[in-house]
Amino acid sequence: MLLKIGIIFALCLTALSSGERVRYDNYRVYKLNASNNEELALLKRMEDTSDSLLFLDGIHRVNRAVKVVVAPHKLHDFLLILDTNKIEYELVEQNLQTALDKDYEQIETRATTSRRWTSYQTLSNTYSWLVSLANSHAANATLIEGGKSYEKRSILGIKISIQNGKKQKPGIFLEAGIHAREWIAPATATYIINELLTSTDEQIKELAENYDWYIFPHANPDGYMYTHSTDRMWRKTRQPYDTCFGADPNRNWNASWNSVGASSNPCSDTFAGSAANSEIEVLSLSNYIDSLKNKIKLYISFHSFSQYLLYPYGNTSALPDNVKDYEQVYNATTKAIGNRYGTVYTGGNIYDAIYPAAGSSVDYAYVNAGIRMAFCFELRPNGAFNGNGMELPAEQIIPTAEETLDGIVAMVNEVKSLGYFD
Ligand code: 0X9
Ligand code: ZN
Repeated sequence: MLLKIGIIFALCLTALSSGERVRYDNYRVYKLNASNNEELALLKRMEDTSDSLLFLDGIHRVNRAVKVVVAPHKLHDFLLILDTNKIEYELVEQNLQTALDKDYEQIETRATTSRRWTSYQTLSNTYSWLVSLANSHAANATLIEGGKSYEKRSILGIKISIQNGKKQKPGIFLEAGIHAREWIAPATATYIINELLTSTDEQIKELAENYDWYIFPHANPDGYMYTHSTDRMWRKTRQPYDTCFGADPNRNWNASWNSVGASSNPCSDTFAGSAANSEIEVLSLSNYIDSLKNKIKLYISFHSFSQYLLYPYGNTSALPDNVKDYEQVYNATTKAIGNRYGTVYTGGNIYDAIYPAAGSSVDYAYVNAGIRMAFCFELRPNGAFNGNGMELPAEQIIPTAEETLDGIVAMVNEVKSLGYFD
């Protein structure tokens, strides 16, 4: 028995001490374009069957480029298949590891920093900052917890409710970082938290003063930690599933769960989980949202990349009954985003604008939580950007966050003018 414990302990130590990062030396990133349905179907089969290809975009439409990471040992056959089938491709990254090395250099490890939005933060830095912010703005901000992750980390958030005598303010819910590798999403969320509490800009003060904000920068803390410690390209949660780890927390919500655009294979990056809410992060966040029933009037989810603004549904091409309002808010928001730096957003309903994706947070908010306005931002960079899409240079955090906040100002005003906050 003792020996057995000893062996298990030794195994654990090996697992811990082998805490090296996954390397992607000589992995290439290609942009592919299927120009007819046969080519599209072939790409889908490639995605479903190959462990050596990591598709960074969902495959949905002809003539819509998708990015894919190709393992070096797969390269020869991969290119042969593309050539044989006359599928267009373009090399956008020669060696993924070079880009990842740059990413890791941009993580701020010091606890106190003046570089909060000119570098990417560790989870613990962001959490300590949230705690100190709540302390220094005790009258207007409180820490909130959207439950614990599979690895027992807190899903820490902040409620901002400026004490100005106004009662019954409409609630706005913002969730970021549900996909682990989309680092710009939590960075943008923390920038917005800071602006809401400290800005002297009239428009932002108005936003802060007239609404109750519930903001969770890290909806998937285990996954985020894992992208720092082990695998930069990790997307899912970290709950083990037999032969593989994690489910896609943006396919795990209890809204047309696993009906389309999701996988039942635990090794897939879009694995829907073993059941709706099988991921404790999703279960506890949806419970949290349910507990705010009728308070939340606007739901916002931050992802990257592609510069899309999206609204329901992800599971069907049917349009929401208030699609006219969605279009109006979409137009105002994307226009405002572009005003500052000329950043171009496109989008629409999830299913048509990008690809079918059932069980996402936005659909849950709209369908099950009765939140009539629910949007997903796919932040910078755009899809045409030559790279893997995750490696947004840290000097772009502030411009990204600024234009996104411009968009949110316009969004809130438009949603207000349509009467959703009454
Ligand atoms: O596939 C997804 O979950 C999202 N795209 S991503 O590249 N960030 O993975 C899009 C799904 C629509 N977004 C939300 N419903 N939040
Ligand atoms: Zn995402």
